Amino acid sequence: MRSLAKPAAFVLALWTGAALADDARHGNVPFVDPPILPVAGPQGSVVLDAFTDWVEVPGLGRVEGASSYDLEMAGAAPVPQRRSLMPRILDIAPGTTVEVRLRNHLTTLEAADLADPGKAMPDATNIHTHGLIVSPTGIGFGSGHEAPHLGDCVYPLAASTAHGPMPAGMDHKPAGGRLRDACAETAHLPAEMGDLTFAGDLLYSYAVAKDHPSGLFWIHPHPHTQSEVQLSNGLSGLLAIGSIWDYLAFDCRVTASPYDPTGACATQEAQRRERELEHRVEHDPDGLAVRYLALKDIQVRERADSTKAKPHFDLIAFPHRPAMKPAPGADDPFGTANDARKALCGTLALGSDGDIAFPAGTPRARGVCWAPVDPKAPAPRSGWVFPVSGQVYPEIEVKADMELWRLANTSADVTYRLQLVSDSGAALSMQPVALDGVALAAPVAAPHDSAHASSKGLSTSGRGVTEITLMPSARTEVLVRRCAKDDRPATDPRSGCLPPQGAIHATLRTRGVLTGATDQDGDFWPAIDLARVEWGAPRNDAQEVRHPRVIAAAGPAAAALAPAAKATSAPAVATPPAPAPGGADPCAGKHYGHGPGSFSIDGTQVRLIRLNNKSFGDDEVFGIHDELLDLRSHALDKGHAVRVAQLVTEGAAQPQDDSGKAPDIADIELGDACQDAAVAPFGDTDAAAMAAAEAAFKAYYRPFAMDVDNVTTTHGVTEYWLVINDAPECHNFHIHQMKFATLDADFMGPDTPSVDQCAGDRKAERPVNQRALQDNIPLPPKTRVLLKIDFDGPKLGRFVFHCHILEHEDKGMMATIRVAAPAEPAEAAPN
Ligand SMILES: [Cu+2]
Repeated sequence: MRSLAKPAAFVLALWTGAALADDARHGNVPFVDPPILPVAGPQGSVVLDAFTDWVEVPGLGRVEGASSYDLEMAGAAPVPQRRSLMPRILDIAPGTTVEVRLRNHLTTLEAADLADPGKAMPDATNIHTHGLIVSPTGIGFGSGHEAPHLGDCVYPLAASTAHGPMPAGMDHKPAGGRLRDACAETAHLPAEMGDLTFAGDLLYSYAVAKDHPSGLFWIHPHPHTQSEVQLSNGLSGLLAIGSIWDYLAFDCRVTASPYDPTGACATQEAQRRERELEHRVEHDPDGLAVRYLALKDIQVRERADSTKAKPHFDLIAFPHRPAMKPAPGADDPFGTANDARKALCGTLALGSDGDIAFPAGTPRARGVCWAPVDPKAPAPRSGWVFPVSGQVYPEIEVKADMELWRLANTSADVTYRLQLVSDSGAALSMQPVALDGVALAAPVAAPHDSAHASSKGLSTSGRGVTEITLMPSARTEVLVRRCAKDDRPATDPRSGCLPPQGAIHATLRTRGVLTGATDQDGDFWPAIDLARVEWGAPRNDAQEVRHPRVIAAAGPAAAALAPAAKATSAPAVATPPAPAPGGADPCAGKHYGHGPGSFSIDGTQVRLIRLNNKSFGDDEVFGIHDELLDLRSHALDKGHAVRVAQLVTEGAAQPQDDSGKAPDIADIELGDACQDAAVAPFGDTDAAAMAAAEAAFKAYYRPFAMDVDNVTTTHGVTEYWLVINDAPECHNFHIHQMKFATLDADFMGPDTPSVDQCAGDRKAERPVNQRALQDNIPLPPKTRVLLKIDFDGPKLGRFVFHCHILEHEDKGMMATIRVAAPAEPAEAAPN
């Protein structure tokens, strides 16, 4: 891959003193690609500094008090902090073990906060490598180590060094032996994260396997209850694994693995030609450019000393989330501040066309929506800023005939619905290459697929998209290119290409999103023009340009996900749970998250995971329910019990029942008195009834508790998870340490007016594609998905799954999973 790293000084020189462009047809500043730090080879060590200071935001001005990361090779000569919100990109070659030393210099807390003994974790932070298939376990405190050596473990925290020594009793470093590894399968954690806070650096070690999928991943803080806070104040970076040529090819694969479904180059001459084409396009300035477009949002208030020549702002810092909820009826400064953030730019409205917009007459927001100015107090202005890779409304000048845009949503809470709209108003077509870091594979074709899929609102045809929905933490990579001879016409939105001739002037924008089933639920995210995009006339004759095609993800994981074969052995069947005994407590006799299940594609057991949130007065409760569910005890259509295999949408893996109709996850009857009690309506005026309702809700949808084991399973097994969003708003399911395949999706629940709100283009690619792996899946209101999850490889230990809207995660929509080694060592396969 061509390195696009540029010295950071170049960024500042371009920006400093530049006046903002007022013309909508131009961006504020030329877009500059963020710096890339490559790490290859058996080992590499880097230092990640988390700091709070001023940052220069090209296209906006200087912002005081933002948090950001600096990233350097360990042992390198110290360089001045780059002081920008540009994401640092760590580019890791497969087969490399990377050690990351996290240094914490965050100072986002007010002095008053530090004096409050209730603040257990003053600015403490940690990191999570989102989407990487790496171990959660480390080696804890080995002898002679000055800091705990961790895997991808989200429980331990590094205290900030900026506040001086930690308060007495909070420095556990000398006694570190009490917790050798917080993510080991045998770990038992304390209830309070403050008890896992360490003075000094944290050392993380990630062994990125040689067969790790190539793609785009990211890195962000994950301190429970403060993740939203720290991301909103600026922290996040990007991770790239491998080469783009692992999922693009012109004719064949030069380095195909035995698992590669697309086929290797047949001859050495074919290999040579393929490599020559890759080389040519990589080294031709008019060939292929790779851009990292990280989407993020911050909020700022203009300072009194701000001038047009030197714009100057303070970050509107996201306040530290208090450890305790306020008493009923008491002031809730955090909740008030949280609500104010979402309303900073005024009230949005849902139009009849489904678009979210500011009231008529509000000027189009170019990178920033400014709060409605109070006529009595025009200054200071406050703004909600939506930078693209740390730059506000930049101008992307496309020089190559083709660019690969690596888009990542690194906001804490915002959902984006991206469109590339030409000045003539046409939504331009882009070609998706990868979702959530892994190459798109061609769906497995089956004669009845398209009819079945379309009945569920899914589309299986077409390779181009005109809209890309990114819920928090999602990534999509798209080719943006001119049409070639054999393409569909550029006017076809499915073409995946741009008109072959002439200049193109366009805007990359987010349309605005309502994440609720109605405008009374969920959140409104604003419509913002994010960047200008300008193409000159094609450099080469577009008709002659050769474009790479998208090829499938390769590797053992992909092979393991080949469609399930016919039943070859007797189904493994678990005993259905005993019926609940009668009595006042509808949950009596119910078992939650108990033990490893017994799963097989021909079996009848799935793990039921239900997400829900509900308000009880001022108290918003978020939680997750989990249990083992036997399909035989939950009637499907016509009362037929089914096996897991019959629920799989995809072609060959979908046996039909006697009537010829394929059973569907939407048909699973989930009646449950305990769940009924959890969601029963209550009177707003009756405090006792509300308290009882809240208790019932929490008993079923349990908010996160670090010291509780929710799911327990055994290393080496494959589980089938039926994940359900019971809420009237969008959630985004994410699980650590692994990727999953989506076997079926029901996105057409009765209360789901528009799947596009949070599933967007993803519904077209994923649910009927077993070979595609992902680490997130958007869950529109009242929808269900069936996932296949392999607990193999490095996934031994204790980690989490959660909603990746970080407000929801911090409020409790997260659960633990313990993956333990089998009781008996597995016997070697007979020869
Ligand atoms: Cu959520």
